Amino acid sequence: EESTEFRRRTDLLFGLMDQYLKNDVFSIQKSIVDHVEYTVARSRFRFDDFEAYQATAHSARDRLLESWNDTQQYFKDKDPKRVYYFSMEFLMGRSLLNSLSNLGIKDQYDVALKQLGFDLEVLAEQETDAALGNGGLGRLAACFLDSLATLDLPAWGYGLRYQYGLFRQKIKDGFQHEQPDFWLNFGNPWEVERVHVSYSVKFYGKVEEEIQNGRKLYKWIPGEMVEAVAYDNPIPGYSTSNTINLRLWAAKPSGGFDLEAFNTGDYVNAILNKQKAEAISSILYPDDRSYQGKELRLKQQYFFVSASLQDVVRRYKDFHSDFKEFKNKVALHLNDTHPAIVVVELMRMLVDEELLDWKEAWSIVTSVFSLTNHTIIPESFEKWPVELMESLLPRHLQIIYEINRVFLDEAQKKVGSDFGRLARLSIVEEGSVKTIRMGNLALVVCHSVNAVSQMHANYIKSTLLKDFCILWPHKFQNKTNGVTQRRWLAFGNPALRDVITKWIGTEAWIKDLDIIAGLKQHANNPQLHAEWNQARRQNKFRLAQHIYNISGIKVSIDAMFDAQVKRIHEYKRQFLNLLSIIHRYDCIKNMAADERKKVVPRVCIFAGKAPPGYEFAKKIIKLVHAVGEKVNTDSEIGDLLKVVFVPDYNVSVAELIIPACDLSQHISTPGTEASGTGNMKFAMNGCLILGTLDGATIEIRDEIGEENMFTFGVHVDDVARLRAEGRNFHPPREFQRVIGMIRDGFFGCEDYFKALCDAVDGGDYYLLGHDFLPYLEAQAAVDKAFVNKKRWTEMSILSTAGSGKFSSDRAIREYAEQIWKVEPCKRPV
Ligand code: B1H
Ligand code: IMP
Repeated sequence: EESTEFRRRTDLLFGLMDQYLKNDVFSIQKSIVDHVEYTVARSRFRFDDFEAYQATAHSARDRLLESWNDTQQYFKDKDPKRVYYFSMEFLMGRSLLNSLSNLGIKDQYDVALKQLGFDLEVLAEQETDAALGNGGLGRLAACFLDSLATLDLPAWGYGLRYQYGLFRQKIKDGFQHEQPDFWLNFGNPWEVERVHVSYSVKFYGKVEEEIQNGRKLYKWIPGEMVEAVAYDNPIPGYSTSNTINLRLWAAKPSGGFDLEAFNTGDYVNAILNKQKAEAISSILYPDDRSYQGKELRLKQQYFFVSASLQDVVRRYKDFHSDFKEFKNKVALHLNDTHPAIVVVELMRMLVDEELLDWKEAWSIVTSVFSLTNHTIIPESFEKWPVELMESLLPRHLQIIYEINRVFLDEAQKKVGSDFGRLARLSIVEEGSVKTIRMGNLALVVCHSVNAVSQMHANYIKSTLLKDFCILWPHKFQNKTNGVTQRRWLAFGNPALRDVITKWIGTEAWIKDLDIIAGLKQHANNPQLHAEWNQARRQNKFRLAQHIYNISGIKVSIDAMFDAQVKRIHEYKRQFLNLLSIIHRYDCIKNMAADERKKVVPRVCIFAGKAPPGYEFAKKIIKLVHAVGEKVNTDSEIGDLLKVVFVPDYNVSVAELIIPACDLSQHISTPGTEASGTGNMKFAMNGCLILGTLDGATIEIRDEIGEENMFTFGVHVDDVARLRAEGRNFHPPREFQRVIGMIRDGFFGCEDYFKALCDAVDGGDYYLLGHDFLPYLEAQAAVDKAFVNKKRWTEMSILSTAGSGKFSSDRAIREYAEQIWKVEPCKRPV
């Protein structure tokens, strides 16, 4: 009787479930309208753009979830080796167009909405960016997820669900003001809260020891517990039925624990205290670089890795009764050292909780972790005061000491009694404040450490990581970064996509960017030139409108659009760019009328956020505005020069700017930009690069050809020497003149700008003075090239054609094959 009932239910469920949502226009319309009525709770006869966006997003999410569920089920059935990508940042941007395009249903949605009286592109603008990252490092994680899904790899992302993403930048009188990013205020249709997937995370407390069967056991008695609740974000692949998962953790007060507090009678305060737990996942630290040593940051790091690891181990244990297969089933990747405490956490779980012996646990831990290093400046390596570690994670500190002891013993066998070197290798830094070096910890444990460009690899091997490199040369490799051509070219620049597809005769480049090289053979074709420029003009028009809307400045589409858009940092040298703009302005002012006719009109576009506490960067923003005010209102200048600051740079603004520019600048002092990924996005979109030989720009030059871009400046090998000689260097007359103009108050605020001038008049650490004349020469070459429309267009086409290597698909394939040893697991349709 039971089995009849079982069969009846199963039949019923099959009948109900075995129908996927349909993707014809009518079904889509029905699902949108249903969501208006039942999810958004508006009348289906009256809803505005935002509500239409919400309903559309929910109907897309329904389709994502089908694919997500089936993919996860398929992975479960196959139980392949999985890779877990741990990152403190995922800079995802908007999801609507990306999801519909990856699912291959954008055209139907277009039509469906049009008939309902809405424009999909307009609705897409209603979405708030998911800005859970600072810049390149976080956006790389997002591009990698897109490639992992598209390449059908059994992968998961793990991170934090910050309630406030990166601050919003408001500009008032030319000054940056930071405003909180309440991105969840209007709900987030792209996530699924998993109330049942939650883990307790422990903090503080003490460690107790006991002997059991002759073995010493360590028991961590926590002083505080916080719950981590999972929020899943489906990540669809392009042209595949796989949808993978990004699981982000939110902190919630824990339940049963700490009942004592309630019994003491202070009911209200006990609850308020618990509520504080939520602070752990509330804010993304906005400082991309300088290490701050804030306790909350370490708490965030441990919180997310502890929850993630519990989740990984739970999933593994669903199928395995011991840890013998763990190495073969799990690869754990660390996006920089921010999650590095996880290596200690796994050691602790295996030894203290699973009762493996130290050696066995160590063999597992050293087989599963790999790392990407994004850093080039020693100051940004994270270190935690021992005292803080001891209070927050007492058991972890003990384990770190033990790891370090064994490691140094072994290292000593190789380096002998070179104590200077041993001190540099040590995970523990002895100093006025004793600290734990997270970089060293990760280097000791990870089986592989990857740089983000060839130059970065060479550079760190001979500097920062030299001692480790001598010890374990096999660990160090390079995996040059990449970006997803789907978001950054195919979906973000549809006009150019159509031209590319037409000329290479296939859309396959969207999944295999190498074949974009097929454009090369047409690079001289006048018909292609006409179509290419027409597409690019459309994009320029869109950007010009945006500039007008935000600033009231009218820019000419015939002018060269020249952009430097990225976080504001001394090393990225936005100041160098500004100095050359002042020089250009000064030159134009001193020209005779007939000479002015030969000037190539330019729109100089800046965008980027300054870290809130970084005075130098904030002054740069003000100076851009001050120069802009002078130049843009000068009637003698007209269209010859415009200086524009586009506020609140984020992924969506980047999507608007990148396809629309003729020139983009990547002019960091060589040896400071580990890779750069903006450079790849611009090159892909046919924007020419004006750059220094730093980071991945070197490889871009190798691919695209030196003759198709503009490079200048000191060589990385000379930087240290030039810095040392700095005091005796006399910057050129032209340089002194523009600095003099700022100092003399030509742009106002001379007291405020003094620090900028002092920085380059004194030590000039970033070598602006040295590079100034070569930079001006490169700028002149740019102008000359721009006048030759035919040649410029050819260079633009060859930039796109040469960008095949810079797909994140290539980078992920390299990681999958060489580092993680994971294989595609493609769900059949
Ligand atoms: C990069 C960071 C970074 N390198 C600390 N390091 C952070 C460091 O919040 N923090 O504490 C945040 C970010 N980000 C960038 O990574 C490099 O500067 C770029 O050159 C590189 O392209 C990018 C991706 O590899
Ligand atoms: P890059 O520094 O030019 O290599 O920038 C890397 C990428 O990070 C950009 O293309 C953007 O996608 C993103 N990005 C850089 N700066 C910001 C920022 O201030 N806010 C949001 N995203 C940023």
